[in-house]
Amino acid sequence: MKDTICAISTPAGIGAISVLRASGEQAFAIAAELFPKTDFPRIPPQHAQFAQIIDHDQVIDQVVVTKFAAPRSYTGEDMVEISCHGSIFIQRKIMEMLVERGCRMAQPGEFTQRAFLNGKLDLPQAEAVADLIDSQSESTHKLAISQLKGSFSKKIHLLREQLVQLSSLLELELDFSEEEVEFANREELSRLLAELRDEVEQLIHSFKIGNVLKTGIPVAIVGQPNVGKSTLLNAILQQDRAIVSPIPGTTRDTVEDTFNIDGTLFRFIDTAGIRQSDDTLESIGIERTYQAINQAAIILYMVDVTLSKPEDIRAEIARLNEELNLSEKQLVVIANKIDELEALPEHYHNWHDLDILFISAKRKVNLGEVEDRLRLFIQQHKVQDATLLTNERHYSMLLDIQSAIGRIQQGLSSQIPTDLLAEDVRVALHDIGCLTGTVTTDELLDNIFGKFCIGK
Ligand SMILES: Nc1nc2c(ncn2[C@@H]2O[C@H](COP(=O)(O)OP(=O)(O)OP(=O)(O)O)[C@@H](O)[C@H]2O)c(=O)[nH]1
Ligand SMILES: [Mg+2]
Repeated sequence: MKDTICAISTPAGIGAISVLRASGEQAFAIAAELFPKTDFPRIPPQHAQFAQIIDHDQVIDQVVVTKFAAPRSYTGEDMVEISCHGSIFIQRKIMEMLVERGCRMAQPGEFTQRAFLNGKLDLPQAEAVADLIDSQSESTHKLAISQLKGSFSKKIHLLREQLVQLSSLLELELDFSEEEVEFANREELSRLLAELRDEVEQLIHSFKIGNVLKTGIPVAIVGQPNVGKSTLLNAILQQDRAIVSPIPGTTRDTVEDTFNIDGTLFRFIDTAGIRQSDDTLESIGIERTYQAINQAAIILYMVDVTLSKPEDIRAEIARLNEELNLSEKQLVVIANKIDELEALPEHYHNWHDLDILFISAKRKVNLGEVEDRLRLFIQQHKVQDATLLTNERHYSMLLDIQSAIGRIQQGLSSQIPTDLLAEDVRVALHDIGCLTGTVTTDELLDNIFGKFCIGK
């Protein structure tokens, strides 16, 4: 018999209301003891009732207790949820009473782990619960919700089931190996593998964007010293995050912070101005600028409109293009300090192809245009509605699955013996099973659920 677990599910500390949960076979019996004046067994399942918690004739609190009968509960077991007043004393007292009557304090994520073990969620869905609790912006929240609905694992699971069938036919062939029969249709197998591989590769590809959404789409602000990069960072973040000074070479180390635009998190990275420098520290800083450019999805390349000639800008962009693979990144050229000019220098009018944004970071002129570019990026990359992968574990499992499928495909095309083919299929099935949770080990489960909050 599984023991009955309990935990405080709301954050530690004082609040208006706290929620405590108990789950397991004894949950109803134990709860009944907490409410001697309530006919607990007669509360209908999936109903809430106002009740008094009483310990040795002393009223501890007036609470709302909700009864969830198995299997219609979060964990799939009998569950009781108590919404009590949020005093620390009351929370502790009720926990003590639960433990004295036979509950065990839950481990982090143990409720969700039970939900998984009882088949209420598959593993990626359970992991999505942790992501949902962690989500800090609208877009990460959307991702977690779509994963919670089982968006990607359902499809993979279906494909796995078809592969299981073919695999059993292969195994059957092994039993009849003397007779050289083919039960498993090789064409069907390769069609299935192609479909599976397609699905897997799409997900692998989506990890780049999915992961970036979670940590913030990286935007590097780069350019020569003193053009106003740090001023722009501060203006976007609306706080004095980086030091600004008229001395060229002020920013040495990269400075970064996140900012939410229309529900999507961006991570802005202010960098050291790029120039030839004999100063060791500055050179290290410039090295980091290049690292930031490499990481970035968007590069805001900034120039000082009062100083730079368009031919220099063009040369500089060409150089960046050569050194870095800019084709994969969005480049936005920003000419700063327009407040110092009465009118734009004549030559800028001939540079439409560079698509320059003219701003004043210091006077906060045209900053909206910079944000519009970032919004455009979100639209162009359709980061809103695609199924995106955000979880490291899923990503690394998918890479394993990809190579396992590759091996089977290779084996098929070089017509390797059935026993070797069957072995490769077994490996692929195992890997897919680890992804969806059909195959699990204690270590894997501990790893996943250990990262949860207590009470979830
Ligand atoms: N007039 C004017 N001055 C600006 C503008 N933006 C920045 N500055 C000034 O330009 C100088 C340099 O600004 P920073 O933001 O420190 O420039 P930076 O590009 O970060 O410089 P480094 O860190 O040295 O590479 C400061 O004196 C700012 O006040 C602007 O839009 N207009
Ligand atoms: Mg700076």
